[in-house]
Amino acid sequence: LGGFTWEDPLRMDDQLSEDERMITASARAYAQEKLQPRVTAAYENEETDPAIFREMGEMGLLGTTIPEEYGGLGGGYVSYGLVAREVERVDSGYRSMMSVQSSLVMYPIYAYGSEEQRQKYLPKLASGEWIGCFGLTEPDAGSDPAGMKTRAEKTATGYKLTGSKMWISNAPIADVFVVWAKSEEHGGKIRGFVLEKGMKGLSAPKIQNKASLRASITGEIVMDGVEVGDEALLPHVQGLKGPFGCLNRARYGISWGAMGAAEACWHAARQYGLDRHQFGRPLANTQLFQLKLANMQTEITLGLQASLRVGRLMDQANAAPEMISIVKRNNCGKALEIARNARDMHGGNGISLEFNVIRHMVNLETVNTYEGTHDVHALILGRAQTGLQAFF
Ligand code: TGC
Ligand code: FAD
Repeated sequence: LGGFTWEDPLRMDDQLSEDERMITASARAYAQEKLQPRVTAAYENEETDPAIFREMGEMGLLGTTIPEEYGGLGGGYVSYGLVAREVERVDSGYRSMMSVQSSLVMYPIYAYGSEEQRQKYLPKLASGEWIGCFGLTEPDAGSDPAGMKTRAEKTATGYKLTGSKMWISNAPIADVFVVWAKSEEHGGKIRGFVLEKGMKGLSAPKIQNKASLRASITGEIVMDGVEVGDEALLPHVQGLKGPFGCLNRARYGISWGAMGAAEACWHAARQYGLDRHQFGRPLANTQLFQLKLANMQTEITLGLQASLRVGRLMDQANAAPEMISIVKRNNCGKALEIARNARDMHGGNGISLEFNVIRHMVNLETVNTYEGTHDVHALILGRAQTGLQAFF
């Protein structure tokens, strides 16, 4: 029989390639050395430092799966997941910034864009010189994006876009906007467009006073008759499968990221329990405390193994969206429960930002909601096993 390491019970590390271990180590070093020291102030002051994109770009953490000829790393989905886990170990907001740029902006331009669009946007997005955002959700269309109102009208030279998007990560500081609109020219089908900061009629006001994900800026996108040329249309996709193709990648990354946040909470709770004494012994010397730690260890270990399995299948282009719903839903739900327990195990100190756990807990409320809520993924899985549509 082999040995047992409490932090890596099923020896995930043994299942990774040398390249995957290397990218984990460099993402961890960057996240711990550069992000961890500034996260509390960023969260407290609700401030996003745009320099983080350039730092991540330099470290090769943007566009992990995009081919090298466009400035990406040319890596696999397991590598992408490992990066998400390390970044979210510090803060879900930082992972959000990274995953929107990689999966929701670079991926659609790569997968659905023209060669000109790829050349124009991808290298600058990979280096972090340009910041991207992804506009699907609207004030009246969240879980049901098919209900969007944003319209693209054909003009002599391109399109005119009118509508508004809500809850858009990175929007107020974005240079590049991938937005989804119903195109009259294409029979009302949903099409993707790439807009640029400074276009007439385009604005992205910041949403203030979020209690969650405060280190990651969020905004609206207002399109008041924004005129673009034909070259702004993403030519190679139409229908909801366009945005969903991007969401598959981002949701998968979130399944790893949420486990990173959960690991941070678990490790903090364990250490706190070893250090803090009550009733003449360490808290970690009580049965209830150990039960909670065992539950955390078990759920995180299983969650990571499941994400690794889905990642391996994605690397073989053999994963189904329902698999991604399983890991996005379960890992987010478990991470939230783990963060709530870790907060409780820290007692009064648990409510202080100094101990990190409450920040993770409040962030995970967003992570459990965006990219398809916990219940929406249940309905996707319910439909897949009964054949019955229960959304409406
Ligand atoms: P439905 O009839 O199921 O499908 C419509 C068309 O889309 C195709 N499709 C998919 N294609 C690829 N991957 C998937 N996962 C797909 N799911 C569906 C489907 O085949 C069909 O294609 P076609 O060619 O037959 O037309 O659509 P529905 O309207 O019934 O959808 C229902 C539902 C609930 C599943 C869906 O709308 C949904 O997933 N809602 C959740 C919305 C969501 O996730 N929004 C995310 C916004 S972006 C975001 O939150 C970013 S946060 C990032 C960060 O900061 O980290
Ligand atoms: P709703 O759809 O109104 O849902 C409200 C509640 O009703 C939920 O509990 C939901 O599960 C439930 N519900 C909905 N439909 C059903 C049903 N049929 N049956 C049973 N229950 C149902 N979007 C983007 O496009 N780009 C971004 O970059 C982005 N970033 C975000 C960043 C943050 C900080 C946040 C909070 C959100 C972000 N979003 C983004 C939006 C996010 O994807 C949506 O909030 C999410 O999809 C849920 O939509 P909604 O908020 O409209 O909630």
